[in-house]
Amino acid sequence: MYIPHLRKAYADGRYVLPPLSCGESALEPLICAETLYLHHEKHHAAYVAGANAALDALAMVNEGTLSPAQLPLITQNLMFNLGGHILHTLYWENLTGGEPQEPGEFAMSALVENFGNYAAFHKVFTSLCISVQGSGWGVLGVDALSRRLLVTAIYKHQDVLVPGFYPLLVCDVWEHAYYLTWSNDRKGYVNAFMHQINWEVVEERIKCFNRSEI
Ligand code: MN3
Repeated sequence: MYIPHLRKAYADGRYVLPPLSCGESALEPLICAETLYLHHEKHHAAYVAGANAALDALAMVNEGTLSPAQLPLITQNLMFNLGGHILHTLYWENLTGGEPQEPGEFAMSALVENFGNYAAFHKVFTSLCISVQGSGWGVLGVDALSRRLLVTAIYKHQDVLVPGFYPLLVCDVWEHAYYLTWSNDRKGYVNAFMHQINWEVVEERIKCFNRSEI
């Protein structure tokens, strides 16, 4: 079970920053060009660099050139930066600048099965995104144990995650994601996000967890 869109985020033993598949103005009005540039080229790139630096530090511990006493800090850095890398890779891919899309038949039936109807999912997802305290993410994901779709918050890039939970649709609500475009209007940003979801991509992710593939 593997999310295809993450493959280009890792190559030859290193985490890599996938190039954006769109121009810098392509995600307006959700994200202005300056935000897209800074968010991808600076923030996301820093998480990639941080994750690789943590890998290097782990290798030094293995080789005996760095004290094992550093492990708690190194692993904390790895989880934060790797979480940032994965979530941002998913975020760019689950956005589109084209006409608003409706969930496809498969995605819609999964949402109806888990939330009752699309409106209920919309309400739960947007409410959570708007109310995440501080820096974090609103996430639609799947619990690998029950195969249930759940909406939850991830704080920073890695808190609070249960093992086996996999994100399918992610909305970055760190201030750097929207402040240059929306100022303090997170609600406006989240509502605009809902109009720019690439449901084709999200549906592909949901299909990875199709019950027939268990
Ligand atoms: Mn971000």
